[in-house]
Amino acid sequence: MNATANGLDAYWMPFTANRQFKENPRLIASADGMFYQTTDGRELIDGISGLWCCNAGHNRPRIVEAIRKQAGELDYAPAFQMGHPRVFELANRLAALMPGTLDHVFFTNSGSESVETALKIALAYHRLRGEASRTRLIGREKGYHGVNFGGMSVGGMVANRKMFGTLLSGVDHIRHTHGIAGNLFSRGEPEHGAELADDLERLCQLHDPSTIAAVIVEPVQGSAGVIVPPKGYLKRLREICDRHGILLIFDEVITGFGRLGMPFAVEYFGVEPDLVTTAKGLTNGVIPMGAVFAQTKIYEAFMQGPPAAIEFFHGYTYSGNPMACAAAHGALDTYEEDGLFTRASLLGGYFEEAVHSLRDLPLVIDIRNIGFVAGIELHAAATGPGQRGFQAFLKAYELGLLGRTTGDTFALAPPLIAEEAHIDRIVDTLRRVITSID
Ligand code: PXG
Repeated sequence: MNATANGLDAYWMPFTANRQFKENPRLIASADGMFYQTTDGRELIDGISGLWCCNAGHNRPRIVEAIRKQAGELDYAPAFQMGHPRVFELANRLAALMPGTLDHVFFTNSGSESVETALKIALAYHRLRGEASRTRLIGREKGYHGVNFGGMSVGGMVANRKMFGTLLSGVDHIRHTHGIAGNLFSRGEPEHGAELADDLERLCQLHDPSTIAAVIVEPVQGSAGVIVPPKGYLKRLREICDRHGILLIFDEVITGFGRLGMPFAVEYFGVEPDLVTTAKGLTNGVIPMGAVFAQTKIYEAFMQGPPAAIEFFHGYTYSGNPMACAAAHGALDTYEEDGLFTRASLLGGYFEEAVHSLRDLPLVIDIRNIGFVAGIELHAAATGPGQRGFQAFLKAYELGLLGRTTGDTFALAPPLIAEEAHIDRIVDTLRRVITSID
């Protein structure tokens, strides 16, 4: 009765309209550079780096070789009370790449796990320092911090939360920065809205700052449809956190590893948070891995008890997995050798011009961009929000472009290896998509 004839039924797909997909599947067979090949032999240009993660494009030799070699040398090493050299090397390398004093690295297997880890570090940090009353976690409306209970609770995307009960207690949200008058069709950081950071002061008044442990935000919101922070907004958030002893967490799962034209958004915006969560581009998306960066003061706060005591009762079987470490080293080698950490700053202007050339199409109501990320927001269809967006996604697939839609915003985040001709092809295809849907 419920087994489809085409054998696709057993696999319960994530964040997918399973029944619709299985009626008309879209299957990928292989990938190389900027392109995917579908199982029916069609070429797709990758406009979204897989799922915002393949920052160096596909089938990169350094990564392929590193994984091959690692598999034959050390397949797995226990993560608790044992180590292996590659994971220490990787932590050192990452700490050197991250600015400021964010120089201790805790490994996870995904963005969601990085978020849970950072929230737990924040809570334990305050407690260790004698401020156990700081238990509240603050997120932002429209925020996306993965799908586990902590991240879902501090997250602010309604559809991701509403089915799952009361979530974590003691969580609140500051307002989002989308849709501010005067910011339409901004290029880079929009002019208006820095004062929205003051919404954190409102929550400090409401709850009393001595009850707040941490605030988590994406420096640039990705999943909610590419929302770029207003000029000065993140600095202001940092100031308010400092004033009240609240930790600031940047969720750089999307912005990390060159997306904005610098290794991290921390550097791009010149704002140093206390903790940074990453994943995706860390291994070029090839093997699951995440990393949480903590400031020295945080790490040191944990290193105070008896030396034989475990300082942080947290970790995963696959934290610092050797295969993932190999992929991460291969990815970092590739980013460095190909100059990809800064490439989006060189080509960002070209990308910006190209995406803003879509401005005059009838259905386009806003375009937002920064680095190698853009959101093209379409007028919602009368049939409901998200319908036109998904129609655009399907049409793009048909015309040979892999993008991503969230609501009615078409998101682009091409691999950082994209040449001008690739950008032209992506944007020209998207133009045909938008003009051919109704
Ligand atoms: N934080 C942020 C900021 C993210 O963007 C996660 C955490 C969770 O990462 P994992 O590895 O647990 O999936 C993410 C993930 C999209 C889209 O197109 C975005 C993500 C994942 C899949 C699709 O909106 N971001």
